[in-house]
Amino acid sequence: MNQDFFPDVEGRIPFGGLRSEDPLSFKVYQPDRLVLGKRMEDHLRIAVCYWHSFNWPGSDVFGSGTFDRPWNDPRLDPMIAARAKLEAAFEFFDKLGVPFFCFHDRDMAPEGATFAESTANLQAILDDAEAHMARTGVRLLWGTANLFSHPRYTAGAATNPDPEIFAVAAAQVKVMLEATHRLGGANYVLWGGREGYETLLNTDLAREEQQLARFLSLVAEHKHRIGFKGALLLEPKPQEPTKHQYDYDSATVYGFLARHGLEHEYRVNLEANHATLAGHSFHHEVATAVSLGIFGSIDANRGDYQNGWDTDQFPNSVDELALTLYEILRGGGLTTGGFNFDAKLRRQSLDRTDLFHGHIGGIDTLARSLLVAAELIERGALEARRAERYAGWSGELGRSILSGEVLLEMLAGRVLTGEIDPRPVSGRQELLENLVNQAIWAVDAAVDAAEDGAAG
Ligand code: XUL
Ligand code: CO
Repeated sequence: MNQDFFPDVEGRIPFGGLRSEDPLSFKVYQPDRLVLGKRMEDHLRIAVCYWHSFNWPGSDVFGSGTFDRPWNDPRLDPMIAARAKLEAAFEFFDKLGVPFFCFHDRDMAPEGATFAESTANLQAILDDAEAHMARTGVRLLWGTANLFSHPRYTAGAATNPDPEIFAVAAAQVKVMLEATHRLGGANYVLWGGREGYETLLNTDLAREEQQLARFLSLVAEHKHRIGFKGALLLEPKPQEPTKHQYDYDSATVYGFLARHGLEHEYRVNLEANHATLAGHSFHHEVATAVSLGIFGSIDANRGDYQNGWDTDQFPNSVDELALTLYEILRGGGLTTGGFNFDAKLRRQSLDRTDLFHGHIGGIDTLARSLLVAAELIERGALEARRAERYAGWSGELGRSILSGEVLLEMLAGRVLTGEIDPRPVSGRQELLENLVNQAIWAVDAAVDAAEDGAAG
């Protein structure tokens, strides 16, 4: 095809600053800007996803595709269409100026009549993908296998009642893990799309858990066998498409991993909208994963608080994301992970250029949230309050309890004599919330002042 798929954008999206009236410019995101001594681009490690942005035609359960996506024209030969889509995707990544992308095997190459044909299709397209990566410098944040679209997976992949379907899923993951390795991917993701149940009336929970554990052990074993150094990541989600999914949330995933001795093999890829579906804040999910030592990467998006399904909208709340970024920075920052925009346009956002508007807004929101999180870290007021709150645990009593030196009887004795006679102290939630807002407003003021300086 070899055409310019995004003619409204000439070259790289520039930084325009807050006063810029050009919607096709970044208002906050500056890849080289140093935040806590590290480049913004290296803090955020932003990725664009293939599936929502280049595969999805804008269909929903009531209607067909609405988007202008010439590379998805059903009249095209599937392999010609796949190559056109690859060109469109890399043109977009390059113009947006992000360092990473993510994809499923079936996003990039069409499903063939047999497994062998699907694999050959993928290998052929990967040759072109490698060339586009070399040309643009865009890298792979993670690869994953689609184990949920094909009808064979309707009752799950690893947790399917049929071991032959387990075997096909295993073969598919082997191929895609190796493809991810070949492209130098930083991580490999497993989202348990249909690993769950529709009804308990036909489900053997204990057996399905064993199957899933076996599957994940096989994948970890193969990762080491081929020398893939990236991280293996599970992506929690409580439901949708199935009524209940086993990887419900961070804490559930950790419990499962620990039960099967896999807690050092897997980390989590956390998605904002999945946290909402699980009845958690995204802040909770990230803080939980960091505290359990399994935090890996982020799927950036947002849900809709009214309708309760996975709307995957682009993130736009600094208030919410700043707290998430704060937990990530407190935990030492991203290592192999990144912020992947697992986000999709609304169905009425018909134009190809709308893909830029969605990503520019999401990236600026992340950048602004990073500045707030860094401000909170630099001020240190939240950390100081937290440390003060637990100070007693560094004293004689706290240490003797945690070290196991004291028994219930000894504690009871000291309480009985009145030697231990505690007074409750305030949790100061409102004060802490004010400290967060103060940092948000300080960043607003600093950006304003910098823009005034630049203007005058
Ligand atoms: C589905 C979802 C997936 C995974 C990759 O809700 O988030 O796109 O991120 O399979
Ligand atoms: Co996701």
